[in-house]
Amino acid sequence: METAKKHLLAHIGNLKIWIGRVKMTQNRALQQWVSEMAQLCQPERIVWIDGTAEQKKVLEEEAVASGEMIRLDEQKWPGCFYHRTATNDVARTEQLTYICTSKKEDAGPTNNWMKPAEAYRQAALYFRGAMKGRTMYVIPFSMGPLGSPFSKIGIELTDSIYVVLNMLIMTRAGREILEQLGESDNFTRGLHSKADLDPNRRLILHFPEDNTIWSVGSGYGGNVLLGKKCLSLRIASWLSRREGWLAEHMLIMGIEDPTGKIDYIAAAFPSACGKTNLAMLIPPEHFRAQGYKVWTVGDDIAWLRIGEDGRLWAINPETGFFGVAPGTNAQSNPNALATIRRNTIFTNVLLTEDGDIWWEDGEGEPPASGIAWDGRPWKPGLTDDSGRPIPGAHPNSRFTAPIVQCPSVSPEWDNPRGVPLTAIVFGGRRSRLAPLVYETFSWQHGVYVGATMASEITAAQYGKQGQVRRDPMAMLPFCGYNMADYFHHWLNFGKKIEKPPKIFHVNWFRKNEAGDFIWPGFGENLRVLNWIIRRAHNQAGAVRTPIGFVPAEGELDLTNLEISGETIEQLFAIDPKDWQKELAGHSSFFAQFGDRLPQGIRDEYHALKERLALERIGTK
Ligand code: GTP
Ligand code: SPV
Ligand code: MN
Repeated sequence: METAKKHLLAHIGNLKIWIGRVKMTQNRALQQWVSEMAQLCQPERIVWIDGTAEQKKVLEEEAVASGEMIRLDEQKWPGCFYHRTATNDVARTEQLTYICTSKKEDAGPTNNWMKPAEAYRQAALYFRGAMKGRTMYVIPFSMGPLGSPFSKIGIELTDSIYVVLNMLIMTRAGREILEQLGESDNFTRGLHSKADLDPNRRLILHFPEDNTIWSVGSGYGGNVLLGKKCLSLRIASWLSRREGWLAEHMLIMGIEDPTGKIDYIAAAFPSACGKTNLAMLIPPEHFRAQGYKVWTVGDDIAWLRIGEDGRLWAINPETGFFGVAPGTNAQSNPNALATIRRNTIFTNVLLTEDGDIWWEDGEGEPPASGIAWDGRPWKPGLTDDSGRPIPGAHPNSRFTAPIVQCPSVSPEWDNPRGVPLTAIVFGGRRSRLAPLVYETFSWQHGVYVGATMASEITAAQYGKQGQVRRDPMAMLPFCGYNMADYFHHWLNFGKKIEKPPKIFHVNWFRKNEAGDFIWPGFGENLRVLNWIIRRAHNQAGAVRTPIGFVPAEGELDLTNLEISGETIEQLFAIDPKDWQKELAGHSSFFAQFGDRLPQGIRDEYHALKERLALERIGTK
């Protein structure tokens, strides 16, 4: 009976799609490419995603029937699904991610590189016949509002329903994209197959010269939702340099003041360093009472263009959040919690027998028992051989949820013109060194501060957690071309903006000797944003230090915050020894770029060196 139902549903789905297909596209370039890729991967059938609720339902049924997705308790989690990836496939695999350009120098020293011909040849071995007995889904999608001058169209071919259902949340996908595309062959060609999920046969390849992405052997978000990091950052960064804009790993948020004026900021923090949390923050009571509000435009990616008014404008090309679950609770991020109550896909969190879910530092007590992210039985208090607690949810477990469900979603979130930026903010996870906030002296100095950003490695990356690595503009894993050229592009771009936003640096993650965070963070970060915005409008006082301007005494609004003067001192301390070491770190990081490093960056290095030597370092 179950099988019969499954076949019937599949058949209806199939029929609809084939009927749809005839109408769906006349685009010869697209049809030809789909048929070539089908010849390579040999799927049993091809299904075109039309973006209808009916088709989505059919796919959900199919995913549940095959076990790829588990339907959560309908009462507690309406419209929500659970998915577990392979245990070796829980974060982006930067070591298997390549930029494939004709010339190695064009990928630069910070990217893995392969010659395009070699990369296609190698991956074709893994793709050949990989979809035998499976369905190939064709997902037409747009990054950015349809018809906006910002937007880019992509087509993803995939053998994963999980990918389809995620893409339906994260992008504008379906029939109307094909109508928009028409006969044009100007679209990003994305091919994905789970193949056999073998880490030794896994590759995430970008061919910017061909506007093409090939991803094989993985089922994890950032590796397989090709609209996200692959298109919107790696391919888009390449395109943006040619076309004169910026594709950035940034959240976008609006801060409304009591007069109703809204300032928008964009902020770049590395993976798992607080973008989603900041983008949805709830102002502290003291600010809320005055009428301050926060509006969420985006939590991960920003595309920036210079507007006709000479200001910098930003869009969020996505339509959903692919956010970190652990740590999300009613205290830290109530807006996220409200967003994910329905129509959400949960990946690699803890699942209970009765279709409920849980994660570390989430809501409520852990369940008495459950199944951990890795499929093994779990109960609270479980420890490994060395006595460390075994988490039920993977530290990089995630939720996929539509942005429109977010209580703080900005009415401007899908404005095709975007929103105008008052400030750009860079930041990282530094337990030492970087003060809570500082303002850079100029666009060029701001670019230098972005270019020298560093952060401690988190669970979103493979690597030794806690180790500090340089992550310029939070783009180290996402810049689709030579990073020296990227710095050059940023420097040049600034010269073209008549009214450039001011550039700041923040650090929510400073720790004391005992290893505890000394800044409360989360909602309280609004206090820092408030200073940033007032500074941008020349309405707040600051003190000059060798690294930039910090808030003058009394300028950071700390009303009703219990924090000692000593802690404030620590938060703004600029340790000369640490900064000398940091300077050496800048120098050795830049060395790898050789002559390609732009003069503006060299100039800023020398200027910083001089300031550190000459100017007295004091605390605030
Ligand atoms: P990606 O989706 O990987 O790009 O991450 P993200 O930058 O959006 O990070 P996210 O907001 O999901 O936060 C990641 C982790 O940082 C979570 O565990 C948060 O609880 C923690 N975090 C976020 N903001 C703060 C903060 O202000 N202070 C502290 N101490 N932790 C924070
Ligand atoms: C990140 O790692 O920066 C993420 C998650 O936002 S992923 O989409 O997997 O890249
Ligand atoms: Mn991210």
